[in-house]
Amino acid sequence: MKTPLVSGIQPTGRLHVGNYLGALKNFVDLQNLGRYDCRFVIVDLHALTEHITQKEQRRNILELAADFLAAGIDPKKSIFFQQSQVPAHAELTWVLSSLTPMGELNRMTQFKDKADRHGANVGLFTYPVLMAADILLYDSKVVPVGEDQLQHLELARTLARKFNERYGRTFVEPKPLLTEAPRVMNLLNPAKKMSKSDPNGCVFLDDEPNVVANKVRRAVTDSGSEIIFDPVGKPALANLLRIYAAVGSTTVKRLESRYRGVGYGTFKRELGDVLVEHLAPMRERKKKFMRDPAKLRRVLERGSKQANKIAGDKFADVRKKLGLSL
Ligand code: AQP
Repeated sequence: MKTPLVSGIQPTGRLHVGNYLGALKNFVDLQNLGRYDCRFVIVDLHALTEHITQKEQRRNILELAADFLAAGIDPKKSIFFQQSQVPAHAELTWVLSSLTPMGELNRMTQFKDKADRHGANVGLFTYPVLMAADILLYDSKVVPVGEDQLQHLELARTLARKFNERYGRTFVEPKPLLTEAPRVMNLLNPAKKMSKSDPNGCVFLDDEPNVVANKVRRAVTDSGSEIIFDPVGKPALANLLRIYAAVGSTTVKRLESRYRGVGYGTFKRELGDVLVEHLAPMRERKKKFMRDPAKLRRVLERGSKQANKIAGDKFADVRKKLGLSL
């Protein structure tokens, strides 16, 4: 039997190399391993915590659907769907929120960080509970995410345990699955994670080749000129090496020996070339998908139907356990 796996991405703007190397690329690799029952979700309810217009929201959902398909998510192998079309996500959130102590949410670093930027709304505060519902509805044993989501995932584990203790075994406690690049850092500031709220420090998946090359050329590097992997002493270079290894299908060790005695300039130029080469086919495929939005809608509709079946059955069980089914 295959292992159930779920993960999602918010439709809140263009995807960057951090989202790709921490999450999306891994989704595709895991899907293609054939060992997992994969469910990938566009978490559009999460996106409501940022105040996006109707037009932007619709556009962002379609763009993200195109990104998933362009990266290699195959709706024949994975259930690929839209969160808002599966009501059990919102319903289970309410149930789980009654089990969530305020203190658990108060300490979430992403809330503190995003509240500073977007203003604190209640949705942003309870965001991790909705994320727990996204995961627990599908009996997911593993959740591929970037490192920034570990705290949220821990809450999902806690809530599964609490519910099971109180109402009988219902949910699986999910485990995270990290990539070799679980926290891609901002190209202009290696102390901050790459994040779309600081676009200058991001390489976006649909950046034109010259833009990608320029961004890599302008990336900050550390003092000294040796190409060695030293996350403490040379954090900016360590970040570039991790990105290079991931997109170049190689290892940091091999890169160190290949660039021994070579300067930062050559290293960055070649990293730029490798990134451009890796991203270009995806960018072209995305353009093609975006020319056929009806197809994107059909794919999501079909996936949402499949997800509704699984999540609906799970929530029916939850209702029964809670004494809500008479
Ligand atoms: N820098 C990163 N390195 C590795 N993984 C990352 N992820 C995000 N940033 C990095 C992972 O991408 C997946 C989708 O994340 P999300 O939907 O939560 O996107 P986000 O947090 O809105 O993305 P940003 O760019 O980080 O947004 P802002 O600017 O709003 O903070 C997740 O698995 C996440 O771990």
